[in-house]
Amino acid sequence: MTEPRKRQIGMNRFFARKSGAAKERRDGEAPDLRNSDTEGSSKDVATGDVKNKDRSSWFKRLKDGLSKSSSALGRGISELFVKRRLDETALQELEDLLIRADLGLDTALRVVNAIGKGRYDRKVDPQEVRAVLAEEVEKVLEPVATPLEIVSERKPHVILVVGVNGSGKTTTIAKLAAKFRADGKAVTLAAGDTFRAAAVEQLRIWAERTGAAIVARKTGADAAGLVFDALREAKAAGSDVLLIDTAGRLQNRAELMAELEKIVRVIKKIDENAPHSVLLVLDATTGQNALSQVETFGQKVGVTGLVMTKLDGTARGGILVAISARYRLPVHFIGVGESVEDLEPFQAREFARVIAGIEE
Ligand SMILES: Nc1nc2c(ncn2[C@@H]2O[C@H](COP(=O)(O)OP(=O)(O)O)[C@@H](O)[C@H]2O)c(=O)[nH]1
Ligand SMILES: [Mg+2]
Repeated sequence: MTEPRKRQIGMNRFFARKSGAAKERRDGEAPDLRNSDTEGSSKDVATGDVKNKDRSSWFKRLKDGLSKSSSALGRGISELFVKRRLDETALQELEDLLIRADLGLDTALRVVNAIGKGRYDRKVDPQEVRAVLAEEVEKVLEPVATPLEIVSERKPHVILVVGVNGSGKTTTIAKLAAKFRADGKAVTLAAGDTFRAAAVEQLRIWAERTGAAIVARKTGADAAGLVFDALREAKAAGSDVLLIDTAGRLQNRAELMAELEKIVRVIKKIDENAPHSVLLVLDATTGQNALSQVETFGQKVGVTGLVMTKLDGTARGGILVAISARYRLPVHFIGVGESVEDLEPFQAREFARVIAGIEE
């Protein structure tokens, strides 16, 4: 088979970058705060369950959201394999296409190998290629698609949310708060991004809407000090979950990491096992750069799981596959829009089929 060739991954892409095509905004809508009967289970899974009847509408949103990624791949595959016998050149072109779709070299080669097997010199149907692509992508994603487990006895289960500026941390916290509240959990939010007044305000509004408690200080306050107080207050109040927002931009990356490490240290003064979850929020539109974010945050603050946002309106959804293949970190949730219902537990098969452009 073809040897893995070195090439400049991520360069020379022909897919559109972020479209900026704003989806319909449903921000004003209050989240659904139904209580569900989760009593008795000490280990809850934050499925934030959309009920079955909502599942199809979620699938449609996922499909719409990922349409740029899937149509770029789908179209590319159709063009490659229409009226053509499978040969070395076709496989090479497929490999290039998959790499341009940000799937990563490992996965691209897996797919190319799988397609090549037993099909040389015969005509292959684009639909067959898409099916193999979906299958191989699912194999990569299956082991990482893991629900976020909240252990009720922890009171609170401490979730530190990290990521670069604008990746979607505060929005994701709001969405998670709404899900936990809908599960009947008591939630406290810590407004740890003390650099931007707007970030605190944003969180305050969401606390109000979801019925979560919030601990906030004025702009410029020491973030670690605030987090310390928030954990104490969440404990005193008997909260099930403490969600900690953090700043994504400081003067430089070293300073940002030092601040996060300090936050982790003060948390451990109160509870040496906390934070129980460290969620890294990644913006899908940043493409290959997300890989280095996983690396840096992982080394410094011990990321336990990922959330990928903004999978709507980007042709770069494939990056989640590359990240999964390389780091094998749990992927808990994906975001495909700005409103509160646009965050869902990550499901390998669903994502793989959508990205491969397979119609349900
Ligand atoms: N289209 C889209 N926008 C999102 C998504 N998640 C967050 N955003 C938007 O991205 C911007 C930055 O989000 P924010 O939560 O403030 O990022 P933070 O700086 O990491 O806290 C906001 O305009 C959000 O509405 C998503 O899944 N899809
Ligand atoms: Mg923020």
